[in-house]
Amino acid sequence: MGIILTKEDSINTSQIPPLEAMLKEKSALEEKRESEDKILFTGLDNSGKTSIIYSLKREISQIALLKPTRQAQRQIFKYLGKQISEWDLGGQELYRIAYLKEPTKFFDHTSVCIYTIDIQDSKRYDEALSYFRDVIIQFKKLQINPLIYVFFHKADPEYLKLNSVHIKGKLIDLQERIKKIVNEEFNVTFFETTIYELWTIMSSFSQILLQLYPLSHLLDETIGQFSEKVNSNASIVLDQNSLLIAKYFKDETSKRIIQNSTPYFLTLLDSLDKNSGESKEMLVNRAEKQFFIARFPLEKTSGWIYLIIMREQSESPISQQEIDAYIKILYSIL
Ligand SMILES: Nc1nc2c(ncn2[C@@H]2O[C@H](COP(=O)(O)OP(=O)(O)O)[C@@H](O)[C@H]2O)c(=O)[nH]1
Ligand SMILES: [Mg+2]
Repeated sequence: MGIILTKEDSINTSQIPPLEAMLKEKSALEEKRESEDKILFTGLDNSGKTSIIYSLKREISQIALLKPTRQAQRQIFKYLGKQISEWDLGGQELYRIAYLKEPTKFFDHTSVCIYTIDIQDSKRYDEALSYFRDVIIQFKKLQINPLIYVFFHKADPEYLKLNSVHIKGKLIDLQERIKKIVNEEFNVTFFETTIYELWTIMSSFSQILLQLYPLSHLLDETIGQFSEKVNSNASIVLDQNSLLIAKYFKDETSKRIIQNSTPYFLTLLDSLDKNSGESKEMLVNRAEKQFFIARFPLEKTSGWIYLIIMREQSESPISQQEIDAYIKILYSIL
């Protein structure tokens, strides 16, 4: 997935395409998905939902100012126009009262359902599948067709290592039973996640977002939110062939300035560190503007990405933590 990069290490500034040319049309899929608005985390109590949401929220809040959602009974947060909420299953009494009585309240407008299963708790597998079946029945009743993602959660590295003989078979068995329940009427995808390896959660979530939004939209939204968070006037991400990956401009003037200065900065950064394989950064102050230029390795392709952020000089420099958080999210999308 992502952008194809070559091994070439130099920037040919004449190849930078006009920024407008990179704007892509909204896809029909996106229009459809925008009319639905919920990402619902559900599954048995203790399966790890709150922990997953908490880690997502913490990562995302470093690049975006999250708006609290108001309408939902159980408010979690809103990201990219989606309300992300949690609903516990399990405990027959409570479940019957609160939930089966008013399915629409919890399930309507669900575009994504993430069903978490604690894979370490095999005693509750049957219960987990039984509630999963109930959830699917509710979706059918409501005549909605959300994308279903099953998180085989608590797939801790240590646990997988100690149980390598049995766990593979158990997960395959679970997959088969789940597929039988959805009976090809829903699109279901499986992920193994653990809070002990945060990237398992971040990359699963990014893949889910990529089903909801085209890549270009996701990248632009993400850099837009990051730019607003750090008070940037303009920000761009390029690959090593100067292909524009993501962009944000506060106004036309900012766009023109960053567009005109980018080739210069890239050449400067590369000529200073031609043969170094590490990340590089520089801060340039010029004409009341503050430019942060950085180069990061893109591991999957052994290529580079460049990040350029333009802000007012009066702003205090961006913290390393904020940069790292954005780069991490970028990595998980690309
Ligand atoms: N081993 C392990 N424990 C986890 C993981 N995620 C959550 N937990 C623990 O599982 C318990 C229940 O988590 P919680 O998020 O409250 O589950 P919820 O009831 O589904 O919201 C807590 O003690 C968490 O610390 C994980 O990936 N691995
Ligand atoms: Mg919870």
